[in-house]
Amino acid sequence: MNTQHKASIHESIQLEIRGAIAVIRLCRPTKRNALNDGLILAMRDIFENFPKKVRAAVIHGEGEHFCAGLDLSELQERDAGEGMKHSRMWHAALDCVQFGTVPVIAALHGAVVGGGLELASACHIRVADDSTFFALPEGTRGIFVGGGGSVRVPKLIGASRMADMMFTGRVYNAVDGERIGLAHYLVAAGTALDKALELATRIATNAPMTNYALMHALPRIAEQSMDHGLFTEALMSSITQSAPEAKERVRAFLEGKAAKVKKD
Ligand code: 1HE
Repeated sequence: MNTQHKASIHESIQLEIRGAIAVIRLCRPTKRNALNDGLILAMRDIFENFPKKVRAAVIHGEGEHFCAGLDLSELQERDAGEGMKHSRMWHAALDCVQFGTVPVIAALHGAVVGGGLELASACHIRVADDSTFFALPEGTRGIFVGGGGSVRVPKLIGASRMADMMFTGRVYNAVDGERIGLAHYLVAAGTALDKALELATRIATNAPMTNYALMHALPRIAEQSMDHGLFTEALMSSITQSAPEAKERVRAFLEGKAAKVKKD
């Protein structure tokens, strides 16, 4: 993969374009990549403005940890009104991650805690290495999640498990995190970024309309009644299959020119 473009958007977050893959790096290792307001706004800006050639994105963290969550030093002076606006700012930014233009893979290591887990939950695929641990220390800090965690984390592990994490301060290691659904892939320490890049490269070759349907239709269908969901599925299915690219791909298979499904 050639590095064709590298731009530093903010001192604590970096965007690098490697062919069709955008690589986003949290680079505030001395503060364990804690997310302050500037970083959240810069992240939103990055996810809203990928160059057109980008087909998938990977996000990872510099240093020993993926992300220590909210920068707690910015919490102290806020009143209720400011707290509400702050939470909504996180929601807007993480919506840009989840419902942006391309699938996002999180490469996780070390701490994935608080807002760091909220960020990871907004990504479409999570790859955890052996050093990863997951927690929601908001419970012990006397606060609540505010970056979409109460909506997204229960969709991964259920509200009951999330409540246990917050009631008790429970920390899940990488193996147990993968077992309960916090990560899709578990890899050796130090290899999460490589695995995430491999997956992103594969995802980037999908028909864009299929990736669009997975990002934008599937989570909405999952929220709908069965009747509405099946109707939305039929709409999305007809749109994807009518695209010239889908017809070409199906023809290639029928002519024996496309890869078969095979066991790993
Ligand atoms: C921070 C933060 C932070 C580290 N905000 N400064 N998140 C938390 O409650 C997690 C808090 N952090 C930790 O539990 C630990 O720092 C870690 C397990 C992530 C890493 O431990 P370690 O031993 O590698 O690092 P450290 O020595 O604890 O921290 C290094 C520095 O980073 C230190 O600053 P220094 O100036 O003394 O060097 C820490 O103060 C700083 N640091 N984490 C600010 N989070 C939208 S709502 C979301 C709500 C939440 O996310 S609440 C959960 C916040």
